[in-house]
Amino acid sequence: MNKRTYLRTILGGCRVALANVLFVGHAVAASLSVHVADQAGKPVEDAIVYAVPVDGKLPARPPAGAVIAQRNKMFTPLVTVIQTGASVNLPNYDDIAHEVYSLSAPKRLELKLYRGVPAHPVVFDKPGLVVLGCNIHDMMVAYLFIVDTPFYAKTDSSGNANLAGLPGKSYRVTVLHYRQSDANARPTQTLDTAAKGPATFTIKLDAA
Ligand SMILES: [Cu+2]
Repeated sequence: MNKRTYLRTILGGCRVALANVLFVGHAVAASLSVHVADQAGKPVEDAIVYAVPVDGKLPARPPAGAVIAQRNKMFTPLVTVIQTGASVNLPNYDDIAHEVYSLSAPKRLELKLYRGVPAHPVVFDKPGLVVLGCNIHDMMVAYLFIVDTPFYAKTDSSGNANLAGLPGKSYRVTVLHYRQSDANARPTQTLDTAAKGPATFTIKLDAA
């Protein structure tokens, strides 16, 4: 075998190995579908769905950041979910100043009156629910759920959420909502990514 043939053989081998990795990686990533309904059977929008692998193995990658903007004296989006340790930008796109605060246990904060984009995002390093408000405009509110997993989603107006790109097979899936009657309720099911159709969760909500 001359040098060129040898190199070609090695490169060919690498290509096959890479294709295997890509194929296997693709084949393993799976998804879970969840439907959330309230006590009357109505679909629940803006519920948080998060999945923790039963084997406890979480990917070793930095958590994805998020943005909660202030527009027309409202936080948008109303509900956000992040992984513990993620940072959140809180830009104010209004012409008037806002003073964002939280009195919630996982993160107390007060961003003194500001406009535009704060120089630093806020890091949320404890799990739980943080309620954001504005000291100037009482009706402004946003709900930030911080969970110990990168696998999370939010239900749409039909009450459906899909958790995609799951590397494992078996997950403990939990549903939360900011209007839950029992703030400590943690409806959880163990779900397998091979399951057919969505798993249904029922949660009890307070009146809007
Ligand atoms: Cu404000």
